[in-house]
Amino acid sequence: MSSLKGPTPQQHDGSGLRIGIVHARWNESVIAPLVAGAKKKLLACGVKESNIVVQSCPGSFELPFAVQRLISASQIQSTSAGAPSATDLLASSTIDLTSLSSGAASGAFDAIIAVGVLIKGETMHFEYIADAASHGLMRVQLDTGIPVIFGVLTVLSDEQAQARAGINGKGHNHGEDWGLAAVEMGVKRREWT
Ligand code: DLZ
Repeated sequence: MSSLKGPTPQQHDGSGLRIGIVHARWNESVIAPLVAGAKKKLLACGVKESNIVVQSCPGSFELPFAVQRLISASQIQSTSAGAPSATDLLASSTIDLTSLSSGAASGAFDAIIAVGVLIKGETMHFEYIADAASHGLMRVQLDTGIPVIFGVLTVLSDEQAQARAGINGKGHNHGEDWGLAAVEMGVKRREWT
């Protein structure tokens, strides 16, 4: 029986894709299984390990900028002779953002997954960060033409966050859905170009 939640499944071959994952480091105990779930599904769809680039930023508020720069960096590297590969990026702990400029031609990443966990507190921080992150990530994907998967949980409690990361066998790991969405959108972006 199919679930009422989530998209009707489709199968897509990710073997020719390059996918980035950018995650915030707030609430890392929830972030880690979400990133692992996304990676697991990327690999299951055939994306090569060397074509999966993982980078981090401090919090969810920084995700739009970090994703935008990762896309720009990959575009420059794909058009510059002798520039670092995805594997080089993976090996390095940080990207030298200051050495990069935007506006290069073709894109090297087929999709980026932005992962963050926002847990509502007693102040208005949650609302402002969730609003900025969601609007910023939508803007980045429309401005760059590279699909950005919205992997930002906006939850009211630690328990809700853990259930959406499949922690302790409860709930469902939404990171897996984000991995599948990245492959589908990466494939369709090429088809629709
Ligand atoms: C400040 C803040 C707060 C209160 N809560 C979260 C959160 O639940 N999840 C998250 O990813 N980031 C949080 N942050 C940090 C902001 O996203 C951002 O990193 C800082 O305000 C610095 O710009």
